[in-house]
Amino acid sequence: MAKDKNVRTAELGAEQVMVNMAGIETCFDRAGKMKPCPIGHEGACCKNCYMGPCRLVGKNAEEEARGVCGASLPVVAARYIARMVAGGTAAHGDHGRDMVFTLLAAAEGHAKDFGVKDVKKLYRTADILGIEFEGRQVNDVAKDVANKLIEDFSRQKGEMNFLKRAPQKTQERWKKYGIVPRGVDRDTVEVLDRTTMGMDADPDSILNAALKCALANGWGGSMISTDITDILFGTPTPVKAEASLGIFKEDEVNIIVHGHEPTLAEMIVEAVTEPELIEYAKTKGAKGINLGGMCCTANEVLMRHGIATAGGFTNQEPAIMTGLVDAFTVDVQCIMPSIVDVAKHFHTKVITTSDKVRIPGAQHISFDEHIAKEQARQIVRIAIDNFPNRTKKGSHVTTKFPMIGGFSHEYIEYMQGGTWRGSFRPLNDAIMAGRVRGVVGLAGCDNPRWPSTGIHKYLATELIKNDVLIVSTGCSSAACGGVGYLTPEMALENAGPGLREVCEAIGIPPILHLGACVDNSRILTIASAMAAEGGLSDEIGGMPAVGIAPEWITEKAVSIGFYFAASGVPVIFGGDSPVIASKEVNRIMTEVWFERFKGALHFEPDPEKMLALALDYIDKARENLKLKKYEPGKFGTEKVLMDMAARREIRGHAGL
Ligand code: SF4
Ligand code: MSK
Repeated sequence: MAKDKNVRTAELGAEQVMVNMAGIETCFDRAGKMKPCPIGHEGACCKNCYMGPCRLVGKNAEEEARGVCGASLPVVAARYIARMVAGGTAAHGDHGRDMVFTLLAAAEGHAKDFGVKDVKKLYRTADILGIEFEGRQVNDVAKDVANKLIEDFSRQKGEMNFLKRAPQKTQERWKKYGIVPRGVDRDTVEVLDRTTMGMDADPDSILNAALKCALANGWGGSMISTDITDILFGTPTPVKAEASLGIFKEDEVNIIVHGHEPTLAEMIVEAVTEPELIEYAKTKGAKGINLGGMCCTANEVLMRHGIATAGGFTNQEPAIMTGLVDAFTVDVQCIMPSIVDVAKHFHTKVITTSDKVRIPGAQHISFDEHIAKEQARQIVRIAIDNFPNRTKKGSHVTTKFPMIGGFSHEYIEYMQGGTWRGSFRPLNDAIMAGRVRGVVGLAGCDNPRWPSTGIHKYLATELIKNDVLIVSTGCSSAACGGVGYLTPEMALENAGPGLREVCEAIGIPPILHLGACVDNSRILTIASAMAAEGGLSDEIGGMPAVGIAPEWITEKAVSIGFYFAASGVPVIFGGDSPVIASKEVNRIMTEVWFERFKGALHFEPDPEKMLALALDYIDKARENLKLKKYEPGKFGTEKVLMDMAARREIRGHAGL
């Protein structure tokens, strides 16, 4: 896949907007101007204390270079990436915490606009937590669930609640290598403590602590967030939507909800359908109110309501440059401060809503869950009042694509057998027979340092051509949706023969949109269910499955990469390793972790090599599981179940 320097993004609409509005600076311009510091780029710089910053460079730096305190290059690199994990775990952890407190407030009657929408999911969660639910008031159960999960943030000793959802053998590996997390706050603080000046000087030990912290994200903060959001707003089922910048309407009030937390956005979804507000919009000359999403708040409201997405991370500035956005509402995470600068060229009002995210120049409405609906109406009114200020400035585009989202893990199970016989058996069988070669979780951000979204597009095309089923989340879903890849027709036109057959039989696209970044936890649940179903690996490790974040940006992405690796999934990130300076750190993250957990974290800048590495992992896993050799168009019919001798051989190989 050759990099075309003249193309900024694979999303045609966004590219067109930036061409038409040349002169307004975007992240693509800044990425061009901002050359990364080569020492920081490699992870060879430490500024953890004021004897530095120390640059550990030069010949034999790996062995010989030392910071003023005596820290070696592998220590500096390990500390750097471990702190990224802590940052990512903190972000997803705080998101999960906010969701739990909303559930508690709703159950206690303090947040009247919220309530339990999915009682079945509440009961399932209560059951996992060992909370009695039969014959009890829904709100009493919800209170107990919320209080039990709040313990996962502040617990000092013991184990987090949801770890037991992992296969037994996966849990045993965590115990064996000392990475069982206690609580989100506890294990995040410990990484920051260990990596400050004069603390842990063993890169392996530092990285182990980071794995533990990351598990507190995947099986804690993120999983809690996913489950509570489903309980409060409903577990997603397939829903039609649209994607890309053509979703805006010239004759309607356009509102964007951007960020990650769905709480206020859910209220805005309701508010825009209120007849009074629609009438009010008409008094201002608009035909109606059009709501769209961006990044992961988009994924949340798309998954549950079919609200269209204007795209992922790099589309936020071009969205405003259409000149059609009357209010651009943001909550938390992945919000470029520059949106305020871009908005100055147009009439767009930027509204911040979280007290954790203030941007000078934006209007701030401090989100208060007690009056959430009223605040949502206030935001809609601001957008309506701003509609008459719209000018002809901006670049209107018509590019948009239909898409299907809403594939919760519950629905994926249901679609493979219905209410009473839902299971992962058909998927496991399809993998065993070689119809489906393996599964890839395609996730993570879109990065302006690449032809943004382009690598997602390339990998999505090639993987499904190779009969690999894709589950996607976050901005990867937006990237796939924004080029028209999230439709069942995609399977008919582009998937390999085996995957096409499976998709046609079930009526699904070959790329299943699972939701927001926190919903990567749904992939953990799916992998655990596949292990429990039998016939493949009896733990998450060893499955013909790989995670790929081809254009990752954030600390959250690194934390996700770490928790998948610790759970047994080989993970491939695009771009250079942020710790490429240290061979030892990269060896630990690949070879050592694979031996211990059957997972790994690779960094690979070449998209073709990323693809080859993913397929190689999948094929080797098939071979180790003694599954039928994958051959395009040739499927086995019988189940190739493993005998005990074969299983013992694999266990021996893994050192168990
Ligand atoms: Fe330099 Fe050590 Fe301070 Fe880092 S902690 S800046 S390596 S002296
Ligand atoms: S929003 S973390 S740019 S995926 Fe979840 Fe996208 Fe990455 Fe943010």
